[in-house]
Amino acid sequence: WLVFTDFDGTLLDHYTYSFDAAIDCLKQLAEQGVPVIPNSSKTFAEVRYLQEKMLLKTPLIVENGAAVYIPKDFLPQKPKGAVFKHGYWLKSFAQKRQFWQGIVQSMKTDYPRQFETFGEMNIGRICELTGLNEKSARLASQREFGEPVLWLGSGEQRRNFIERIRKLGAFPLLGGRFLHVSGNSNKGKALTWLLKECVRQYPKFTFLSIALGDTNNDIDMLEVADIAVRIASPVHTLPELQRTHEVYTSVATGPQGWREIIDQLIMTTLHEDD
Ligand code: 2M8
Ligand code: MG
Ligand code: MG
Repeated sequence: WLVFTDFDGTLLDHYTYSFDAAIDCLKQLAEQGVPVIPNSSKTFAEVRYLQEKMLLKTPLIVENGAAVYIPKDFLPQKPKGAVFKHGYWLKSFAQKRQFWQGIVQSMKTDYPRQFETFGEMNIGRICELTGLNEKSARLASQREFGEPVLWLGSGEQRRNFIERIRKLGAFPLLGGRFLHVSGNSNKGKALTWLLKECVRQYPKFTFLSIALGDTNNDIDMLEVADIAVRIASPVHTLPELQRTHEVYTSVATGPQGWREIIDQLIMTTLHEDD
């Protein structure tokens, strides 16, 4: 098994960012040797910090699939197209943040006062908008591959903005709170790349992937994993999927829902194997 999971609203509570309800489940997965791989809109700095708290030493997919970081001892060889950074193999699928910031700034004159960029926000403002504490907001500000934008204008204007910025080569993705402007990368492509690399490097193993997510930017990974899990949200509707087989939906929201489904899917089969 490989478990790919979104963080906000999925493994972390939408409001409090707590993962307490899933701690026991995470421990059991670690004991069984099942890697839990974060696949989040968050930055490398944020995910690393959370992973340490969760005692996870697994690969991590950051900024909506813009990059995959793999601990050096996770794979026997250098992954294709990767470079070595911060003690990890890094494979990136998008241009650097500065590039996207330039594109976003070029839209300012046509959409005056209609959006605020992450780069323009100070730490206090990020805390206010996200409910993150100061430490976490600092980690969230350390973006490498894209620029989140807070939309202030109307829905109609936002649709128009998205259409225009796409023509400039961006692929905006809507998160829980922000519109993330980055390249032609997504959580599904990153998952597929990492899975392929695992299969290539461990040809004797079979890998079964599970993806868990609560919102639209999770759809790409939910469509490509062997098993898709939709975690119920206290704030938005479930992501609509094309696939109909191997789709599970939690009753509980956030980390309670995470535990509910992992218990159902993995824990029972692991015990059957005993
Ligand atoms: C942002 O990401 C969420 C993901 O859905 C959003 O767009 O609302 C990012 O800034 C991320 O780095 C941060 O941790 C999160 C906090 O809610 O907001
Ligand atoms: Mg989420
Ligand atoms: Mg997310």
